[in-house]
Amino acid sequence: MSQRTKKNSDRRRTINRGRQASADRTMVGMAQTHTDAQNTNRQDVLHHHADWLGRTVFYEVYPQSFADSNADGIGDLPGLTEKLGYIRDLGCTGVWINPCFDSPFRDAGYDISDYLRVAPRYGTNEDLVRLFSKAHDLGMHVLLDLVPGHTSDRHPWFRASQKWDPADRQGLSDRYIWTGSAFENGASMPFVAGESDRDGAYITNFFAFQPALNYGYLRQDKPWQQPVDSPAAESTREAIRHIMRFWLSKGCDGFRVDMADSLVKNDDDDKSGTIDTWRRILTPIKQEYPQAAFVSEWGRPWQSLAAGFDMDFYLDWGWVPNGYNLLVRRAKNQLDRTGDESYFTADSDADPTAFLADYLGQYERSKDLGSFSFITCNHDSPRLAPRLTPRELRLAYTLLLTMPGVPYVYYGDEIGMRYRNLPNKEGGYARTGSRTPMQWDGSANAGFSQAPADRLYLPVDPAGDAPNVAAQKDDPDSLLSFMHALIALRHDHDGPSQALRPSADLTIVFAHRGHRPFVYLRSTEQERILVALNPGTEEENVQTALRCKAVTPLLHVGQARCTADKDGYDGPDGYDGPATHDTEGRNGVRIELGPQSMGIFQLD
Ligand SMILES: [Ca+2]
Repeated sequence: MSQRTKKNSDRRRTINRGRQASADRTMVGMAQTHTDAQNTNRQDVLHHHADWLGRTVFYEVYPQSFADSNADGIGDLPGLTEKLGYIRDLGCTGVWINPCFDSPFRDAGYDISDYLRVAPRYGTNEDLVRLFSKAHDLGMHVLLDLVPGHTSDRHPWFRASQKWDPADRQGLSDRYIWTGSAFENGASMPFVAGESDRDGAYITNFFAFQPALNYGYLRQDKPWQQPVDSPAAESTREAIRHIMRFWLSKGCDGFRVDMADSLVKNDDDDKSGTIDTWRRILTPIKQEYPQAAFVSEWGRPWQSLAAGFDMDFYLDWGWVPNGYNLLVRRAKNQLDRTGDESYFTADSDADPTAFLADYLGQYERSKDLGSFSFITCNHDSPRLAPRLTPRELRLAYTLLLTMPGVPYVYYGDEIGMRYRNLPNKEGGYARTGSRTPMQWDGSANAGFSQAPADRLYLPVDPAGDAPNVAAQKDDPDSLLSFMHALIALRHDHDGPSQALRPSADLTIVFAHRGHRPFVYLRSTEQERILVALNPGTEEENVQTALRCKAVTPLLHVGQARCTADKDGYDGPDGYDGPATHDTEGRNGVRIELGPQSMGIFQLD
């Protein structure tokens, strides 16, 4: 090869290298584009919500206490199936059933020994499939309760992982988290030692008999702590996907997920390990079942919704206290009004600004991702009655069912069932008093069961004036009739462009320190609905900057009037917290609220 030819050859190689580099860049570019598309796709899948969710009000059923079909004293699935019509008539088209799977019931079924089998006391898998089918016939959807963080210590997975010889553990050595020896503690996690042949202590999630499943550690300080991307952690995630697919394929419409924030240990404050884990679990499931819905017990919606959940609960956190607690549960004793500082307690003097200071930031951070869901109560919290009166409950329910998000009604709250001071049942402790049998009518056992009273799962409320469905059903002034009207009103306005759909805008119209009323606007471009509340014992007048041509009253409690008033006004208006509001003038809509009143108005 001559010098010249070599030079040309080098140049060609250079050119070719250049072409190759260019081609590589193109390929890299394409690969990146492809990955971006995959990511976008993944995000779309994760943050896609089931079509039916926007028009759903959920009803939580504690299965052992709802309806007993075979007179053994314990509620069951055939009993619930028979009562679906009642739930549908109330306006609730979603049902969340607390765990109904095989269990030793030391934590009321949150200690599962077989995820794929209905506990015999509730019926059979076929009964559950029949329940799905009947619900779908009625236009309803059913969420099961998924407990992914731990199992019962009787679960076959745990039994296998407890064995001394690794060869006997059926490949489940690392399904749970075991320390290096029975004498090595849990390194800041709760643990149990000395219960197994295996030479290790196991990490627990809640009670001692609830060993934590292994989703890995974000930060590993010990040799036995495995990373989130370890094969063992992926094996656990796949086991959970298997459970979800099993029930979704049988007609289940989604899951409420217990302690959803607890999966990854040594997680950071942002829960990045647990969020990553949920994305890995939910992405394929949501791809396969785009009409399934998922709600987390997490309580930090900017995290849980980013992880792929459609909804997160605004839980009762009394130790903070959070906004939900400030609204309805700011009391030292849940049976006694002494010193009750809840906003909805008539004589509390509380204003809505502390609630808003907690709520609005969380709402703003999460509203584009899904629902921050209000609850009337749940199986872990004391019921609001009898501490709150029926009148106070009406006002509280008005807020809970007209704020943004998909709301949840706890069984019996629609008739004002009362929290009771009861001894522990199946690990319920202070929660037991919120789990008593549903009160259907005035017959024996309040119509819950044909069993002798002493065989009931929990005693029926013996009070002579204990509320029941039959007594309230035909009384237009009953709490049940009010709840029926409130949910019907919501459904009249929860269509795709309507103001009470979960994602419609929220604007704070009036909330002031030292002032009892709370007024807010729900709106879309097509519709505006104003909700005005006065939980206090004095008459209140609120002048707002809202403009409208006509006011249509939709529902009220007590005296509530709303007019497009032009008179001058000297009192406070707007909201002195962080929300934005219309500040143009003060001579707009005027609201007059009698003691303990509320009004819902459509503004045109
Ligand atoms: Ca039964």
